Amino acid sequence: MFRSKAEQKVRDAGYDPARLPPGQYLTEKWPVLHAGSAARYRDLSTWTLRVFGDVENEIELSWAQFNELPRTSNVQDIHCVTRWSKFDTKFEGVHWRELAKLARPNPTARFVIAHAEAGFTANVPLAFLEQDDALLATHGDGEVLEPDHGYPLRLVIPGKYFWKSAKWLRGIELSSIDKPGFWERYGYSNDADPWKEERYGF
Ligand SMILES: Nc1nc2c(c(=O)[nH]1)N[C@H]1C(S)=C(S)[C@@H](COP(=O)(O)O)O[C@H]1N2
Ligand SMILES: [Mo]
Repeated sequence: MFRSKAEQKVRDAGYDPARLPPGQYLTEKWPVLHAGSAARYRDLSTWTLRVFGDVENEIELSWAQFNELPRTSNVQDIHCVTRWSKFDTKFEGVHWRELAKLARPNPTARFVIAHAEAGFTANVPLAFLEQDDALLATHGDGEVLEPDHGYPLRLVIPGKYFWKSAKWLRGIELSSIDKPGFWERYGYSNDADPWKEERYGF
């Protein structure tokens, strides 16, 4: 049976090769990838997280308020469009449902636009943020997120290439219409399903 080098490496590392989406290779470390430079925070006294748009009750939480919300954790595989995949990444943080209880999305809200520092945005259907293993993460692999990985807060959206998982998250916009984000406007796929290799174009 034909086995690609990438698939063999996954086997050698002791994983089921079925976990590797097409055109990806396994990396054991956690690469850093973003456009521009990482946000650096001296303190979080002016940090806020907004939930706004197609909601009944727009909210803006301080870091202290955010940290009072119930917390959860999960483990998942992440897949970057530049072809690296990292397995079994543990994330800890707050699930969207805790924010949804406060902001109460309208029934018309079907899309989410994540807003990050420096104008970065990423769009996903609301259904993807509602998944059990989606997360607003403060920790990765057991540690407080490194500045390069999105400290103090990043999104984690399973089932999409990792560019949908905005680092340095500052806002969640709900919308009845889809609005292409930063990479999507740049020519990347709107849907970004790694299993269908939806990398570029529509
Ligand atoms: N704010 C912001 N978030 C971002 C990006 C970015 O450019 N800016 N790049 C995305 C891309 S392409 C990837 S692969 C992941 C990388 O996350 P990591 O550096 O923690 O591996 O962050 C995503 N989130
Ligand atoms: Mo990426």
